[in-house]
Parts: sequence; C-alpha cells; structure tokens
Amino acid sequence: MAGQYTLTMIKPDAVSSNYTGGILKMINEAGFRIAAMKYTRLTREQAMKFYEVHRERPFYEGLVEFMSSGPIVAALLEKENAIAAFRELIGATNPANAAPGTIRALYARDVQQNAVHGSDSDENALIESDFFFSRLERF
Ligand code: IDP
Ligand code: MG
Repeated sequence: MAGQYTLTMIKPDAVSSNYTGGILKMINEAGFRIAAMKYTRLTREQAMKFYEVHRERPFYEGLVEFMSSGPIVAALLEKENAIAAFRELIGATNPANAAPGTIRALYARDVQQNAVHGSDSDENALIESDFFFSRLERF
C-alpha cells in the first residue's frame, strides 16, 4: 500500500477506561494499516513538546497535565487519504459535536478528555511520527 500516514494516540482517559481494544477495532475495520505502535506514558516535558503548537492556548496547561496523567497508545496509521479519513473516523474535538458512530462520540468524556488524537496535516503527521518512532520501529 502506498497510502498517506497519520499519527494517532489513544489518550489516557480511553486507555484507563479499557477502550483501547474497541478503538483499535474501529481503526482496523475502517481500513487503516498499523505501521508502528507503542504503549507508553508521556512525561510532562514530552506532553509540552508534543502540543507546543498550542502553547498559547488557554487549555494548554490542562492538556499537558491530562496527557501526562497515565499511559497512552501511540500508533502510526497508513491508508489512502489517511489524515482526512482519520479525522472523519474520530469526529469533532468536542464529543458533544461529534457525529454519531465516530470514536469520540462513542468513547470521549469531554472536550479535553476526548479519547484520541489525529494528525491535522502531512507536515504534523511527520513531526508527530518522528516524535514517537524511530525508522526501525516502522513497518
Ligand atoms: P484536535 O485534537 O481535534 O485536533 P485541537 O484543537 O488540536 O483538537 O486541540 C488539541 C487537544 O486539546 C484536543 O484534542 C483536546 O484534548 C484539547 N482541547 C482542545 N480544545 C479544548 C478546550 O476548549 N478545552 C479543553 N481542552 C481542549
Ligand atoms: Mg489538533
């Protein structure tokens, strides 16, 4: 497959609620190929770095706190048009606005603890996949 890549995280809220299996099942059934995956926990510093594009936003501090509060699953996904297709699969940032059947509609708690991350551009997908995975960890 010579598709596009996107980077996802199953966030601490969803991991701690045992939604990892359900979310990975949706990802598989939507036709994404898993090119890399790891179970890990971000330090405060790593969460600050991952979300540094949002450092001026009022929700940044809370987001960093939340994202370093427990383990996550990070994965690199491949599919044709992966970035837009994955954003569609996960639904709107605020689950109150997420379309029925999307991952966030099914699994998110609120606008902060919203179950999953998905890259928003090719440029960020590359930055985010380099953040988590070395060349040797990608297949
Ligand atoms: P996205 O994850 O849908 O791309 P972004 O705007 O990139 O949304 O925001 C990054 C993350 O920051 C969100 O997924 C969510 O966890 C958190 N966030 C975004 N907006 C808010 C907010 O208004 N209040 C609290 N947290 C927010
Ligand atoms: Mg975003």
